[in-house]
Amino acid sequence: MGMETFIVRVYRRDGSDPKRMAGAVEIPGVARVIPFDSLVSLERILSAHKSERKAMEASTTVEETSSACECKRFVFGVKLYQAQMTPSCRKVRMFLHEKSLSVQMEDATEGFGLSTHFVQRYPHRTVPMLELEDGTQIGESMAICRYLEELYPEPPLFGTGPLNRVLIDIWERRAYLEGAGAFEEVFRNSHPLMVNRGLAGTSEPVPQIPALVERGHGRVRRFFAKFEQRLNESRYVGGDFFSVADISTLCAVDFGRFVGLEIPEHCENLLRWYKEVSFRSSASA
Ligand SMILES: N[C@@H](CCC(=O)N[C@@H](CS)C(=O)NCC(=O)O)C(=O)O
Repeated sequence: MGMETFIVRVYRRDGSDPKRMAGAVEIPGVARVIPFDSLVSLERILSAHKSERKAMEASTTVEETSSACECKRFVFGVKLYQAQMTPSCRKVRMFLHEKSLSVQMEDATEGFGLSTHFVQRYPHRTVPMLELEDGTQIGESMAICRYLEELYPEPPLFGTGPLNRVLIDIWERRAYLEGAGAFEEVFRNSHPLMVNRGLAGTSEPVPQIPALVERGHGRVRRFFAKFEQRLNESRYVGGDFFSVADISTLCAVDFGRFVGLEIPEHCENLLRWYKEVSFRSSASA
């Protein structure tokens, strides 16, 4: 299956763009330290030493002065096709960040839609999509996260123990179907950029239906009420610990804010939770 992990130590200035990550890689058995100026060039260097990969543990140090240090595991040989502004892609980026994982990413967009190159490659026509070295394509944000959880179980984001796992599953699905689904219904059926794009995943024109905007607002109201109640009982969405259910909920709520649908002021618990999880560094992913 060809996926291996390299421990990469990244030093970068606070606030600098992670995509511009630069450093130097130390390969066991290779005398010199090889500089790189992006994840792509790091991957190229590691590729060139393919035969030694089994024994290799790569560590990097950056030449520039830095005030922040992060340890990241660079997942070699996979590529995440994604779009920066979409909630489903943000879920995967947040998940990677929480796991301190780094993968090569490719922008799958062109203008306001998906690129021809991407849709020819991936007929399901949705992002995110994780492509493995052998060409296997993993679609669906939660499937991607589960796959990564299996390979990199620490820290556990899908829970531990049968009941905790099942609660996270239940609340993650509710966040996605009742939260993100509701905001999407409003957005796709009202936004000018979504004309004839009522549904994702198809090249056929799907007209907007104004009645769905109204229905969507009702769904949004019920979603806020349900999650307010849940967060009155529980610190995090899935239970006592931060999990993928929080990631899904945060991405849904922020998508709602983008559409102009804010958490109502009376939802004190939801607002308390929102403040806490938005403060995590993964929230900027
Ligand atoms: N259930 C899928 C949803 C994927 C999805 O709908 N992605 C949107 C972005 S959030 C997309 O690809 N839209 C492309 C389009 O509108 O053409 C997942 O969680 O990955």
